[in-house]
Amino acid sequence: MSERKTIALDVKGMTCMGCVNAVTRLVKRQDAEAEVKIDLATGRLDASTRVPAPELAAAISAGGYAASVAA
Ligand SMILES: [Cu+2]
Repeated sequence: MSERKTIALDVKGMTCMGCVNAVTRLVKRQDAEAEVKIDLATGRLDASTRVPAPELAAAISAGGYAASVAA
């Protein structure tokens, strides 16, 4: 695994805390030690993780929430 990095994603389709929890679980499935912070209002996800941002975005998208790497 690579080094831990701070990454940011834009996640679409989250409407409640249940969605936030679901997306958090999708991240933790890729990296159990990831630190995840999600802003439900903006869809912004900040994480400290060893998983590369595009890979994490793909995993979240596969889980039903369209995610992309934030600018
Ligand atoms: Cu929800």
